[in-house]
Amino acid sequence: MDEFGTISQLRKLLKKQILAGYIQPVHDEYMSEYPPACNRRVEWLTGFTGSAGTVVILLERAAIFVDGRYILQVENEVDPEIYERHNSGSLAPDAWIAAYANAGERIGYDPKIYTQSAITRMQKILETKGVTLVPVLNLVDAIWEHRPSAPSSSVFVHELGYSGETSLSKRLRLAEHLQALGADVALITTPDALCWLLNIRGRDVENTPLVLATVILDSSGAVQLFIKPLRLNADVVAHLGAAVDVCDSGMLEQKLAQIGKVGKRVFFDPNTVPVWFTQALNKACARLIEGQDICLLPKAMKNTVELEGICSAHIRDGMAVTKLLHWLDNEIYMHEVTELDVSDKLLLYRAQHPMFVEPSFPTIAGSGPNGAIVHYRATRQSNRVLQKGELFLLDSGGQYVDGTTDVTRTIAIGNASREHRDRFTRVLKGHIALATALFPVGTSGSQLDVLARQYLWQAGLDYDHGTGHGVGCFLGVHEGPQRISKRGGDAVLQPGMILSNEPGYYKTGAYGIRIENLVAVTRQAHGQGGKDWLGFETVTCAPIDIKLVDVSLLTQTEKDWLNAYHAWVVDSLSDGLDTHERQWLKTRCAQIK
Ligand SMILES: [Mn+2]
Repeated sequence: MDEFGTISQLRKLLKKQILAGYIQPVHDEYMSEYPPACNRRVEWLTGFTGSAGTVVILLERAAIFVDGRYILQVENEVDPEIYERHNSGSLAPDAWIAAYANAGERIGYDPKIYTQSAITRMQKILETKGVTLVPVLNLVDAIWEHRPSAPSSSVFVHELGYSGETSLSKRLRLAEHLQALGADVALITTPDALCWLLNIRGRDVENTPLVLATVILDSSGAVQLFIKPLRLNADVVAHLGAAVDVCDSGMLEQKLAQIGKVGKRVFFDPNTVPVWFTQALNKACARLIEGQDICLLPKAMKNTVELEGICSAHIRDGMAVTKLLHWLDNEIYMHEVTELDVSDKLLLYRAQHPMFVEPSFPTIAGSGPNGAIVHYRATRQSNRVLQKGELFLLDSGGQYVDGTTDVTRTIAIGNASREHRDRFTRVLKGHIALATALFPVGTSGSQLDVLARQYLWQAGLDYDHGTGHGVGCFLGVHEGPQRISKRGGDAVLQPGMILSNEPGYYKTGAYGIRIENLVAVTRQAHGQGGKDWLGFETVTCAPIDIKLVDVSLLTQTEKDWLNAYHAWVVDSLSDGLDTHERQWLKTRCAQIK
């Protein structure tokens, strides 16, 4: 069926349901970053493959809205004959609807996908035009023939040796918290939260070991897990124990009605729980209490067992990255090497370790001008040969059963120009300033962001992305509530949180530079009067290209940091490398003066 056919079918449904339009976001009912095929509705409808955006279909016109990262991509992927293509930064979907819809008209949305916060925000704008948002069954699903089936991977246990705390202990901790909040139950609808809570993992989506399911946690610590029971083998059932009641997903609506009927007080996060849940609970007269997802903070603060696992995973991962860089340094002088060659080879090196599961996100291997595209993903069309005199940016990560990694290295192919070295060194100075920052308890990531940008700012330069994001433990490579960015509203940094430290610099059409290590927030002996101080410990273990460093721009302290880092890299990796690799690493990690 051609796309005109699809959209006219959708419009028939609109007329049938007396709707003036329908709104469909890229994200799915689990708010996943990488939704399974059956939930990639925008891609099926429009061809757009980016990770964020919204489609609006009105009776006479249709449009797709994406943020600045995806403007070029949406222009390549989406037919302008059918969809207007807009930057959501300058024109939001609700404002566009308000411009074209008439008073009294109704716009449909899927309440299983949108959160209460999102609907409230959009409704406010639409109200000014007398337009109402109404919950409907998903209209894309209604016309999607041969829609792939829902993922149903086998659930497996995340062993205590990796999680460091039993599920029961986590549930009792949260139960206490729920009691303090005056709640009887909590809705947990984000898959990474329930995987953390129950110490289980699955392979329902790519790049993150998630189980797509739903949990209702009782203030006694007991749990109802809504999932196809066949997905749990005997080991998992035994692991979950008697306090976890496994219910078929089809029972969810009925259970919510029961909760409402007996007048339970239900805790939920309006920013993550789909509005369908609260609509069902409201119908049943439950009492609702709003707040931040109760798993978010405890999941972000890793315990010592998790931190140990994360550190081992990073040594293993650094080994794979080092082997790759060594291979590349030889290969480049013998054969043509393309971006895709590098990402394929890197996957092979990672996969050599039995604890490696899969990449934690699609590898970004950008040579020359491709490196300047922040969310670049090499395709057969865009694939470039690495060329002498150019920079090559490699951002990749792995899911290991004991930790998740995310590392970026920028290397000079052949000789680097003076400009390359100047920009790289400014990025490096910012990276070091953040890595060595000491800050009092109570500091949030946004307060530290400027440390990483200062040397670029001094030269009138900047980068248009955050400096750091939270990272899970054998879970999402992006997790909250911690982050380091110019935008405020982020969480206070706490010991055990993992963040990325990834300043960069991009020159459109020419090159991209980024240096990314993951760091753990740790307590520091510092300051007077017994005040608590925190700092970072770098866990990523891979060489930084000293060919790109302009030593004259570094202070002695910065040189000391780089030398100590490289000494640690050599020390940690040498045992796992062959003679050639080890010799190469030693040269690449030579002390600078
Ligand atoms: Mn990252």
